[in-house]
Amino acid sequence: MRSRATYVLATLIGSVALAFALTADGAPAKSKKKPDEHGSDPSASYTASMTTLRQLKMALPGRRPNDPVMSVGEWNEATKIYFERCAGCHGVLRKGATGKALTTDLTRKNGYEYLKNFITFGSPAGMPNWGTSGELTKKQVDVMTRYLLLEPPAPPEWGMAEMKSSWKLLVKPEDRPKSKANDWDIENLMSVTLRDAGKVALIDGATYEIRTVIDTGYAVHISRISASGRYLFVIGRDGLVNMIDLWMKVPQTVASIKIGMEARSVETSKFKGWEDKLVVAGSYWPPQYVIMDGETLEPKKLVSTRGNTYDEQNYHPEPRVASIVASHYRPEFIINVKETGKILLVDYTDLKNLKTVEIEAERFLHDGGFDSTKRYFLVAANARDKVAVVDTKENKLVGLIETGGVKPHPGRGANFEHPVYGPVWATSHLGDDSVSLIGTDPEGNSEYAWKVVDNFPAQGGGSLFLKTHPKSKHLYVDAPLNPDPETSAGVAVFDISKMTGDKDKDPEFKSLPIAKWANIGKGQPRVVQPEFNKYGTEVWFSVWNSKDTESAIVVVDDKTLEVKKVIKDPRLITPTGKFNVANTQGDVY
Ligand code: DHE
Repeated sequence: MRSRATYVLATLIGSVALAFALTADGAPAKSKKKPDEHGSDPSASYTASMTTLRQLKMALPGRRPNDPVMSVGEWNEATKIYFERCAGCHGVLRKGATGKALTTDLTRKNGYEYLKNFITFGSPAGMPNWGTSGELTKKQVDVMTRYLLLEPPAPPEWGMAEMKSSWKLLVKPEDRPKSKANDWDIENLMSVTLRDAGKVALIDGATYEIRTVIDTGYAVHISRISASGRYLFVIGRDGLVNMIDLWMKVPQTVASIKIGMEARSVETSKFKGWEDKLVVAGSYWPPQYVIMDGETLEPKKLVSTRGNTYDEQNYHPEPRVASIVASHYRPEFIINVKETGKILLVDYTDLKNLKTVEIEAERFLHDGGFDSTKRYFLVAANARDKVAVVDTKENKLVGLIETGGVKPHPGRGANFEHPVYGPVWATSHLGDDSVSLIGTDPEGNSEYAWKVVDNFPAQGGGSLFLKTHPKSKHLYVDAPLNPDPETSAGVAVFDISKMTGDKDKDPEFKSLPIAKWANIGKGQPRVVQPEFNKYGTEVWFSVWNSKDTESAIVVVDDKTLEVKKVIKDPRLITPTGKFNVANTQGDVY
């Protein structure tokens, strides 16, 4: 396996999370010497920001002896900064996640000066240099330091009562069309996240026309399609789920519900006989998932994910729900719980007597997808540089693989037939420039199954997504978090048929200057998430600029690798994820 350079960068992109290297036994720094300054790698810019929680007003705790003095204004500013930038690593309750715990027994032991230095200068363990980078002012560093010496506030729960009161059945099932009432090719429709607008755009795959734009939750995250292809589900970071009926003359939201205060994932039942019957959504806060009626979104079963970590078996108060997929082999949802490292296979046939298989996998599970047969589910534990593999037919873990790269981030991954290794699933990485290929065929190619068969460089670190299609011979790899503007504005394309497996010769790639093709005058747009049309003939890229600057979608011809269309429209505000109806419905990637 060829070795790869890990990215260590002083540059921060976008919002980053605090990652204190605080230990229970770490003594306060006594020396007058200025602490070393540390930057961060691209993955630091990809840590969860509790954008909804930051809007809450939390009560300032009653003052205890030796508490630092803090005004209500300072407390409000500190909670906002903490939820926005720190909670992703250190947990909402400061009990620790990928970052260390910041509970007062630890922070008080270390003291004001020690904490202030960490916030200002960062640490080699991943804490960015918030003070010296200018991200936080001196005053803000002081406020955050005092905040960490006070007891953390707990945001409110969001239980069944709150869910039910937020539930809106806007168009009852009996009032919806009995057959498709529009002439759209809905299978080739693209649901495009307009992140900062809190909307999705439905764009026709043939004409590139924006058919409609629909209001959704705040900073909407992903779209999923029901098994029949009729219903589109969208979830916002604020936990709002919209159910959109694609059969209506002009598709619109027919039901909505707020399932939590911070959320990222939604999915619908796909097993034979259960098509369109149920919907599930998971949240970061409160840590829980809820199973809902597939026609109305009425909440049926709410399950907390609080519990013990798979390894040390210690209680964790806030294990977030990351990716969720629907099994094709059993009537089950596959729910990935980050902090406890468990993959839950939840049988949805009897919600009163819920059966769950709990698989011990790895901590910090994030995103993943099926292999080409849809029997195996591969999910990245990105902070552990691993991919876990579950056999959804036998309901057991069949692999836990070190990818050979730093922080795998596959999206749903990419499946293709490698000329030497047979069927493989690919992931790129946030923390370095590598792409890893994992063999997925235990029957035909057992010597390669659940092993990294190749690992080679693409154009740079900071990759989030890669994609191919069964009809394509190309593998596209993005790098939107790369600090080099030229790299983050393009994509790498590999010709799969030319992959030789030769360990001394990396597969060559071509760089496509996607943002340049979009011809956007202002800003520094990043190119993110390749997504194929239904036919596998075109691949779409988001050219993601800031909210008040022009963005675009660039459509590339998969055969010629030339630009076919640049979609620009004032409504295309911060386009990020794109979800083709047929590919998402059938888990084709
Ligand atoms: Fe995502 C998928 C969480 C930031 C675009 N993102 C996911 C999934 C999770 C997740 C758990 C898997 C959902 C599933 O499969 O059920 N994302 C998070 C975060 O916690 C994180 C790091 C920070 C945050 O505060 O949200 C984060 N994500 C981003 C972005 O900054 C991106 C690039 C732009 C955006 O819209 O916010 C982004 N995430 C996406 C996309 C997918 C996704 C496009 C689906 C990819 C796919 O092809 O399936």
